[in-house]
Amino acid sequence: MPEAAAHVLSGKVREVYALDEERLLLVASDRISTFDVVHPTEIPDKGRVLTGLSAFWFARTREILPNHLLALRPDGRSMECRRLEMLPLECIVRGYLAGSGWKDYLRTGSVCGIELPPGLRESERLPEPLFTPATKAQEGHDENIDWERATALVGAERYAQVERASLALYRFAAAYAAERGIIIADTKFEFGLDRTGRVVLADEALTPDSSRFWPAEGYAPGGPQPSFDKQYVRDYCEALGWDKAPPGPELPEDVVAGTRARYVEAFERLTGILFEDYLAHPKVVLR
Ligand code: Q0Z
Repeated sequence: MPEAAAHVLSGKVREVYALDEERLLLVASDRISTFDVVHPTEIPDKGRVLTGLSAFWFARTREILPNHLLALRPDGRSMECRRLEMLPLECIVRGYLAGSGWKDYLRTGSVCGIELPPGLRESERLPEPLFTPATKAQEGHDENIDWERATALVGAERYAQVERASLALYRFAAAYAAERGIIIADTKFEFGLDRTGRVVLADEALTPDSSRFWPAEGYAPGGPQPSFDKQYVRDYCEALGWDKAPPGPELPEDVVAGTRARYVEAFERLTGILFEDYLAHPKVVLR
């Protein structure tokens, strides 16, 4: 465990510790959630896959935007990060119409005040990736917001800056993933300001927990797509008839093994690095 570091924050599946005034430790557990509920059963190495992928993307996007990563710990699941002043905006980019974007489109023909052409189908690729910010909800779900509400939170100049950065990061990662058979349908970025006021990419980035990853093989707009990583868990939960209220159900061995294999497959396809090499030497993702 983190040597005498003070615990400062808990997410559903991650923890934040304070190392000192300037640095935080982000630790990704092996917990998994579906339908916003954490299961009592863990997926071995899931936290290492997510941390390895974040670190991989941080290393490869440094020239697009600086990021908060200072060091990857030998445990493969912990990142030492620069402590930033976080912007109160979830910076979501959508390349495909899914989740709340699809719901908003069905209801209003728009997403975050951006009008879309009529007749789009669920999971369809958008003409251009959209920057669709949301509020950071303390409880419950983030709320998609329009330009007016977003600029009221961060100002028009910051908004333009994070919009530009988010779209550049998404375009880079989506093109990279597409060559490796993975569709990044959408993704959420978080940004902070360093002490000089520079915008820095923070939190996790371009992981299956902060994005929708779909297998490119079998992609078929007109309905929901299977999740690259969580589909076995979702299918098991649907077959159980669980009402999706907490607590989540325990997961059987075959679902755990199949899900672990999918996380490892996403890692290996995207990074081109064997997961066992990452476990032996986490810093291989930074080269
Ligand atoms: C990230 C979060 C998590 C729960 C705060 N570099 C940074 N500086 C200041 N604050 C943060 C960061 Cl990354 C920060 N979160 C999101 C992460 C568990 C919540 F691992 N909250």
